[in-house]
Amino acid sequence: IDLAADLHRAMDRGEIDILFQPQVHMTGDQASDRIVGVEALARWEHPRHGVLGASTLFAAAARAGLGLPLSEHIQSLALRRAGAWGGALAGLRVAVNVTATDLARTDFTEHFLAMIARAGIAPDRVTAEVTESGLVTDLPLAARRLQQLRDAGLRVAIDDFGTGYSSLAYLKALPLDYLKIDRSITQDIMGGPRARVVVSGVIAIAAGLGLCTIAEGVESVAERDLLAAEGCDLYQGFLRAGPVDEPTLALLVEGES
Ligand code: G
Ligand code: G
Ligand code: NA
Ligand code: MN
Repeated sequence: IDLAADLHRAMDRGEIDILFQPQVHMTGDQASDRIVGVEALARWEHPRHGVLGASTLFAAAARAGLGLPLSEHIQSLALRRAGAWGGALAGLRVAVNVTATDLARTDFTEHFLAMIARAGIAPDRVTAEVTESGLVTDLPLAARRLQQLRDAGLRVAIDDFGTGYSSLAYLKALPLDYLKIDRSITQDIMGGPRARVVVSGVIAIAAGLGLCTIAEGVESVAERDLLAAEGCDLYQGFLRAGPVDEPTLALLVEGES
């Protein structure tokens, strides 16, 4: 099947949908943990192939040379949705994924900030999640651009930490606010002392650099408790919720108070 051929039409016809996965602030005990933000995650509701996840979507986009327009389409959609939130959702932060390719375009900063302005969302509610899955070839340039976003009020996260190309080099070079511990690391932590040493080491490095930590893929109370004990600040994962639509998100947040 050639998904790439369908992709232009998909963007035009609104087949690309955004789901939001809660990001939960950890407190002394699970009962008082609170949703403080969300990560926007794309889905493609393909008329014949059903719902396709972001990896399939971006693989198809790359084959079609549509990586940039797709990324922009998703960011813009997510930011406009979040910009319109009221009630229980009004104060939530929204994190959008930014790829190495996005960062490399010459007009990245102006373009991204203009998108935020058009979306009508306050820049200080927005986080740019820079994924490690693409290689940043010019780190000093990426650093300047990310700092421009921070100067405009945004926060910056390094995504999937522990799996990418050059995690420690990124940490040294990039101006960051959050470090996201990859799901593969989180899912090891109940497995024994060695994995736990890795997690506590990552959290210590983040703390030393003044970064907030977000653990991805938290599925059990035991994992949540261990991460909280190690000093992790936030988590994402099925323990609280997977990626959900906006009505479901509102119910989750309202259910907390
Ligand atoms: O949701 P799913 O399991 O399909 O996500 C697979 C991967 O795709 C994840 O690593 C996620 O961070 C990434 N991803 C999800 N949405 C986006 C997006 O809008 N842009 C980019 N670049 N990556 C995304
Ligand atoms: O690579 P990234 O971590 O950005 O992937 C996001 C994807 O991970 C989403 O598609 C989401 O469905 C999935 N995901 C989110 N939370 C969990 C979790 O707790 N466990 C597992 N296995 N997958 C999760
Ligand atoms: Na992400
Ligand atoms: Mn991730």
